[in-house]
Amino acid sequence: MAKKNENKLEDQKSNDLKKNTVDNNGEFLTTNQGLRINDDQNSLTAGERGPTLLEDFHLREKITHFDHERIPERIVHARGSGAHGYFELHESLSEYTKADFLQTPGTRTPVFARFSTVAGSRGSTDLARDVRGFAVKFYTQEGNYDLVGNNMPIFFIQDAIKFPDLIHAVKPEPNNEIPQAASAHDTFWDFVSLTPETMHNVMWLMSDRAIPRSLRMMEGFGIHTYRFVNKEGKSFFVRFHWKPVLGVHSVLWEEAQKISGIDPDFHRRDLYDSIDKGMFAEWDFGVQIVNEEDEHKFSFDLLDPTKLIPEELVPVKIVGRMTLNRNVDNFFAETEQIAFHPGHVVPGIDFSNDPLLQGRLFSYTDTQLIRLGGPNFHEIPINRPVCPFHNNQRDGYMRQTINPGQSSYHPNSTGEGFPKQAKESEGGYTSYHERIDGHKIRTRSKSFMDHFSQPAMFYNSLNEVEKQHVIDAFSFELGKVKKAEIRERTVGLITKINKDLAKLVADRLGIKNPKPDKIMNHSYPADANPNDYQPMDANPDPKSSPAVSMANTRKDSIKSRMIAFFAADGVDAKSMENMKKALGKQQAIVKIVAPHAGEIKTSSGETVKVDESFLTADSVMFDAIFIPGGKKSINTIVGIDKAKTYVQDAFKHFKPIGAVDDGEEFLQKSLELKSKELPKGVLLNEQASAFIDAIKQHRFWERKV
Ligand code: HDD
Repeated sequence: MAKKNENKLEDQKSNDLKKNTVDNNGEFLTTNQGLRINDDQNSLTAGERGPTLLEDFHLREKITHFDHERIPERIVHARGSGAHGYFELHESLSEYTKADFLQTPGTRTPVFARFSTVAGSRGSTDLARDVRGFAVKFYTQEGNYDLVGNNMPIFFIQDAIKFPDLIHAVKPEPNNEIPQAASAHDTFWDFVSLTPETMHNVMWLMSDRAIPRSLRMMEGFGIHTYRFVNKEGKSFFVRFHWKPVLGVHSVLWEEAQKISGIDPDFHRRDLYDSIDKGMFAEWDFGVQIVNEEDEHKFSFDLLDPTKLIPEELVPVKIVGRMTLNRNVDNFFAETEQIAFHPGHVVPGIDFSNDPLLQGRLFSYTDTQLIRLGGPNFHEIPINRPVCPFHNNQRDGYMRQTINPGQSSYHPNSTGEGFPKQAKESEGGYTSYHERIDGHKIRTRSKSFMDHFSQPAMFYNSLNEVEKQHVIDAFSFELGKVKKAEIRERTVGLITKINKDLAKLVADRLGIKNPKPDKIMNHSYPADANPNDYQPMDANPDPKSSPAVSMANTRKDSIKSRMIAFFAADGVDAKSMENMKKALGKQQAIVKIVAPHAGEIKTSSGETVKVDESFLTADSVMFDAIFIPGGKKSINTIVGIDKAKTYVQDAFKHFKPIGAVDDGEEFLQKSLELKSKELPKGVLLNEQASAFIDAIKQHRFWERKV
């Protein structure tokens, strides 16, 4: 069986990692030199109560290694969670690209994906309002290909030279290192208010996209326009998409805040647990392809990373699927040490002149040199390609490879000319022969000056609930800003996107008459005429793009959704088991929440294991609540205040709530339902199928709360 696996492409990386996997099971404790340790409890001392001796090599080695355990965290995207899996191509892209892994349907390529928040430190909460990183390393037969994207299709800035400014502004303020993992503070909004190009990404950041329900329920985007190049040398522009099979879903801001306290590892745990249970995380992979000759047919510039290509103009062609099916064995060795780089490409994939992308191509290797301690980070197991690699790069800290022979240069005769260059026909990478003709200048193209049309399109595309959440988010974030002029300037910018939105936010902030700042773009060169840098008025084309609204996502699965069952001694075994079975068939996860940990007894005397007590869990951890019957059980639960607030919160957060038989009494007492007509998504004595359909909806936004 193991032999068969070794031949499968998709297992190549995991087999490679096995070479470095050391299992301690059944082994003696030794030093790093292999010497068996006799006493790991006591230092070597001079006498029972005497000083510790310098001679104690075991103590010295153990403490020294411990002292050096930490490496610098990533300057951005420090907090992340990752998993292994594979990418399977379903439809050939050979018409557009010669990339080997995109040629033959059915080809499986091993991948490692890492998801992250941007601003917070390694130990910060998963549920911060933030962009999420979505980075995938494809271990292809032609070398590693990294698609290093985010869960939003656009970025804050147009030129990489502004990246340090953006990140300094959003990170904790330098004088007091406050706040952690939050954009709701003066420096971030100061930068935004002076840099109108940020507004499109800011709109997405204020939407529910910034607080996903699960890493498995968010989209991924390559953002930049890249190039495909086919075998004939013809090039196409391409944007990359990941679409989650479970749909795109979020939590509410109030939930996000609570989860951050109750379980800051919420997303990490969700990814780990679901893969552990065999419910693999899946995304469809899609491309938007634009012919070279159509480069200028859009109302925005394809090279501008603050713009998306509306899916209604260029549909996303789904060509494959990524399945993450294996958790890491060691978080540090794999998730922490993985090194991504948008410049890791394979033949058939090339860059556009997007100035943000071009700057990124420098930054990523540079950062790994400091983060991973030297130039040999490509030899770390998780970073090694599955295909062989040979070159004349040598030495450096922690070199692992032993290159025999006299020759470490090219051309050489001492090594018979090897390693030799590969012709294009042998898989040698050649850059696309794009014609470039221009002056050496520092300027921003006029075609990059439309900063408000797409934010306006985004807002127009949201439904009323989504819009309300954007208003609430702006009000919260700007409400945290201390300097009035920053708040006013930002609201001024919002007026350029949508006057109603600006007015609603202004009202919440006590701003009387929101006006755009006279000179709105403050990021222009010293010698420039500021007028040349003024943004254009919004003129969205198209007016709206239904594809950006999460309300239009697919809602056809409850796989891996967490359902709380409220139960105490005497719970009706039949109604509990029936629902549990029906949900289990759909691969939802049922958790028994009871007044105490341990076990409870059902009405028919069976013992049921309790998963959580009302003390250890909270409504925000679950997607839906179900209350089975059983008089005795209900009598107990009715007396527990936390159980009542649990249901009230679920109700307020628009979640499905189901009850049968005596469960109705508890629901009535908790929710004080007055009218005969039940609120949307509250189900009494309904079939399991109705409850399942309700969970598929995710939330009942139309419910009056
Ligand atoms: Fe970046 C990490 C995504 C612009 C410089 N970036 C990093 C990661 C993601 C992104 C997902 C984490 C990778 C991982 O999981 O290890 N970055 C983006 C996207 C961008 C972007 C989608 C714009 C479209 N980044 C960007 C710019 C620069 C950087 C303009 C610098 C000029 N990014 C870095 C970095 C990081 C990084 C400093 C930190 C850790 C690392 O690279 O490995 O080099």
